[in-house]
Amino acid sequence: MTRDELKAEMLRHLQYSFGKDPAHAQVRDWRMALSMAVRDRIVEPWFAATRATYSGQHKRVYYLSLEFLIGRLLEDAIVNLGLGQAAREACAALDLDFEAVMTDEPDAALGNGGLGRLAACFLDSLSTLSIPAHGYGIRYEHGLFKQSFHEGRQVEQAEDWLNQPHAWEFERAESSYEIGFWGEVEEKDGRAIWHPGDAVLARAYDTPVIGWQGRWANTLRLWGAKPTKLFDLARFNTGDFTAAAQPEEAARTISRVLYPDDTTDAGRELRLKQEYFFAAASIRDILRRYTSEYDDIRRLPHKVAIQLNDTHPAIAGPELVRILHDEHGLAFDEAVQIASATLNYTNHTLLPEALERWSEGLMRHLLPRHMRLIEQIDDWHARTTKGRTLSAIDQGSVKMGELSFMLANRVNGVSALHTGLMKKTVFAELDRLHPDRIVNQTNGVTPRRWLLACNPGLSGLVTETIGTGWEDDLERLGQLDPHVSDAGFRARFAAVKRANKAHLSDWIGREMGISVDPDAMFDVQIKRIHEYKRQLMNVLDVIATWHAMRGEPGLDWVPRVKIFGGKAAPGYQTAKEIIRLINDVATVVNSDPAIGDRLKVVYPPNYNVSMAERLIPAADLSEQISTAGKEASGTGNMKFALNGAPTIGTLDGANVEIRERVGAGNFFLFGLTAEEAMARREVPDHAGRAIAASPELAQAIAHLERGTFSPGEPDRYRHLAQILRHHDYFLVCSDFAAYHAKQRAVDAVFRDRDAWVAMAARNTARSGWFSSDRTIRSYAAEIWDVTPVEVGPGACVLAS
Ligand code: 7GP
Repeated sequence: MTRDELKAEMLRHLQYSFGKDPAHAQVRDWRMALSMAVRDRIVEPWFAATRATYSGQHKRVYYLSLEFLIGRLLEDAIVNLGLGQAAREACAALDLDFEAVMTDEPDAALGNGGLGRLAACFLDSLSTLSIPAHGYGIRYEHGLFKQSFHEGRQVEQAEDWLNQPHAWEFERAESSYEIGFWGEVEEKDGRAIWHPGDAVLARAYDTPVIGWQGRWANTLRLWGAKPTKLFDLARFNTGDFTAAAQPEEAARTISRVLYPDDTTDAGRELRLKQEYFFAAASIRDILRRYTSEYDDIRRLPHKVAIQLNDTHPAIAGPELVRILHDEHGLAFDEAVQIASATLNYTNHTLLPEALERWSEGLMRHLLPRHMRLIEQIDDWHARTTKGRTLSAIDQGSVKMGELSFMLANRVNGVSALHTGLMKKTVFAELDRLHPDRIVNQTNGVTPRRWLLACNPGLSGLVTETIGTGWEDDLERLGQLDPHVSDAGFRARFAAVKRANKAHLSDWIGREMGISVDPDAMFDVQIKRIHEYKRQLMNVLDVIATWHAMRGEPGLDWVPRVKIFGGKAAPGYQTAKEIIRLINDVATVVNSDPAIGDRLKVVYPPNYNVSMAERLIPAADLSEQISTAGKEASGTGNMKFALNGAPTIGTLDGANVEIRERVGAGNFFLFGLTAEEAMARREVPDHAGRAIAASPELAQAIAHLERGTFSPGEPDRYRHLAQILRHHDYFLVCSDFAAYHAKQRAVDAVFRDRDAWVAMAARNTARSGWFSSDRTIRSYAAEIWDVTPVEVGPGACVLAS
């Protein structure tokens, strides 16, 4: 598509799709017009992919996830379709600021963190690999909350991305399912019939997901909740207008908002309703599509593979059994066998507080038939495995992890370390009963978004050096390795990073009014705020460094900019205290004349996918400092390495594999191992001992207790100090000295610019394995048993 064609299409959409005259069009109108013009190019490959799947009777993958953290879609589509240059030129020809048009798009923030972003990377790779797939989720009206800071404290505001036309979705009013809740179960002629007490409609909204070079497109189908009865006319006629609107209100609540907590089990009725709502609609849609093509329901596992993204969709298991047994009339055991040959489950965390459990009482009340089936599944499992001591029902609650495991063909962890720990801890007993069921699938990230689109400077250099082709074959980055010993290449690599940093400095200056030196080290920690991720350890290092700088202002310090980004779950008080502390420390440090430009703390509010795309290409150092054994994988760690930022990190999650690949000499390792961490917790007063052994740590904690960063309120950080001294489960104190010392080693290498650039470039050259294409190929081979499809002329018309 040429510049002029694209421009003409934009003008046509502006006029005919949005009824706007160019003279009066706003940025948003232009962005919508460009989105429509680009979207039109997706529809054909989308149809072709659907036709090819039907005509070849290919097996399909269904990825069920309560979260899809996709961010912006316009740039992604432009990049995948190779329309970058045309789009830029068309905008220029229309006198539009391309960057302003692109950044006008709101992020689709339908997720909290890693698990949701992984789902988005997987959609991109599934399309790139032309694997027939659907993502299924909820069309939340309000995605993850907007974060702002008031006097350093996190304030949450409702996010409102759908309060404007959404360019990418197609509403499918005809694809709706009635989803029941409550009610009772009738036994009739040996069959169970569930009579729900209430119901809502699940309506489909489809977003096409285009793969690399537009060769294939899959569908992300999100469910919106609608009332079965729009309006209570009888009540309206009697004048009770509020009550008349009540059915609509009650139904819409289900898809109204994303639960903003990724680490504690929400445990609320509405959440369970959300889970059942989307799982049941998805299962029905999957079976409708299957039965429209095939007669024998027993062959379902040959044509369908379902992946449960954590346990949030786990109720899909009992729902599938219910339909096979109660509606299709299969014997119970056979129904369970078919379901468990179709379903697979990914675990994303071992944190006990995040492992979902639902009270038996609530489950029985809300989903009476399902609770009965869960008991039967549990009995079936005990019967068939002789694992009689093991149950998915425990002390009045249903353990969704165990239930998902029992009903799965494969269960996977998300990094080698995490999978090993799953086998040793939470699922030890189940692993013994099913030794082949647990497999590892180390996470990956899409190189289209996380290198090609977000870092044009570096991707340009890569292409000039090794040619194209790396975008969907990322291991080719290995060809950069020999170039790292070439001083000319290193200089260009350094120039790209410098330009990215200058760009970010401008943004920080504009957005936050903080001036930062692009030649300082940009040290970045961006992720959800959580004790196990240890932002607190990072800020203690800032305090210790600041203290040392004040003590010896004459020393030749390596200037650093400490950049933080991330949200805390609204109910997670300790995480919110950490946020406030970072902001308070920033206030003191950034305005300290004794420090000047040598240390700055920058914490831009409302970290999201788009902000990550801005920060990662400009990072020098990647902070991956979780307590070993707690971060299942991490995916940010991969994005940084890919963009040439070496890691300072623990042996946790995928850090272990990153270090193996980039080489120990290009990774700043510190801290206890997972095993040592477990042992350390048993040592009496481990924190006290660590504090006594580290004057820097003792001093930093003393600053918290003295109110150095909370003038007028010395007690503000007493609680954090108490945690550090007496309840340091995450071993901040035990790891602090090693971390602080390793940071000085980082300084030393950074001082030797050439050595640093070589290290950074080796990180890029050796990160090819962390492409989500590799991950998806591995799921396809080891879990789903599917192969990519070649797109050819198909006979079928589009059938959703
Ligand atoms: C995250 C893990 O914390 C992170 O280590 C991993 O990289 C990511 O999943 C993708 O596998 N977990 C979540 O986001 C989460 O919500 C609770 O876990 C179920």
